[in-house]
Parts: sequence; structure tokens; C-alpha cells
Amino acid sequence: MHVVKYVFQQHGDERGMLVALEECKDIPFEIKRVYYLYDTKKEVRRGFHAHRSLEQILICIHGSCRVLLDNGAEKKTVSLEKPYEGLYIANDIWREMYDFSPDAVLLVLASDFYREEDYIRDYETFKREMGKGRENYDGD
Ligand code: T46
Repeated sequence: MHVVKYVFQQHGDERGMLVALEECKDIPFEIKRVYYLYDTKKEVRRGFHAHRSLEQILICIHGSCRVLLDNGAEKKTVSLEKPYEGLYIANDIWREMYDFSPDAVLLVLASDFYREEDYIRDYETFKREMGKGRENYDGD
């Protein structure tokens, strides 16, 4: 499954910590969009979709959350709880975010602008498209 947990370089001194992220260097794509989720209600599960071409990096810059990842053949769960960790998610991977701590802020760096047509929001459609083995499908 094409997901990668990054541990970013931290620049720390007696004043505190700093993480810097540069596109095509620390982040493996050009960053076209940044958004963030916060004030997520208890017991809420979000996501429930895959992207046909979008790549993203999720960083829980405050608090914690968990992410369920599914490439149609295999599932895995990743915890995000450090502001210097990033979860790369390739296209064609179903994701659900859950177990948000009340103070969680989930920052997302995305490889493209918002396009609703890039979303697969129905799980049966996702399974069907994965079964056909689309050209850029990178799950294994
Ligand atoms: C993803 C996970 C991690 C916009 O207008 N522009 C945007 O860039 C985004 C991301 C969303 N929206 C609108 C669309 C919906 O009306 O904001 C509303 C909530 O979006 P959505 O229900 O898609 O949120 P999540 O938390 O289910 O998923 C989001 C991203 O959409 C998705 O790409 O991978 O976070």
C-alpha cells in the first residue's frame, strides 16, 4: 500500500521547536493547496473516500487522531500524534479519520486544487475501480 510515515527534521533550541517543509524536497510533490480540520466532534469519523489522482500529506500539528487506510486489498491503521510526523497518502487509497482528540488540528498538504470529481465517495465504486486496476493504481 502506497502510504509513508515521514519524520520531519526538527530544528530545536532553547526557544523551542520548528519544522520547515519545502515542496518537492521534504514533501514529494508540488503543494497546490493547504487545509486543516479542527474542532472535530467526539466520536466523529470523517473521510470515507479515496482520490483518483490527488496525493496528500496529513500532519496532526496539535493533538492526535487515527487514520484507516484501505487500498481495496489490504487495510492498515496509522496514528498521528506528533507535530513532526507526516502521513503521505497516494491516490487510490480509501481513508477514514477518527479518534480525534478534542484539541486535534489536522493539517493537510495537497498536490492539487479542490476538485469534487477527483473523489470516490462510494465504497462499492472504489472497490470496482480498484478491481479494474486503473493505470496509476499503486496499491499492492
Ligand atoms: C481528505 C481528508 C483528509 C472545500 O470546499 N475545499 C477543500 O479543499 C476541502 C478539502 C473541502 N471543501 C469542502 C467540501 C465539503 O463541503 O469542505 C467540506 C468538507 O469536506 P469533506 O467532507 O471532503 O471533508 P473530509 O474531512 O471528509 O475530507 C477531507 C478532504 O476533503 C479529503 O481530501 O483526504 O480531509
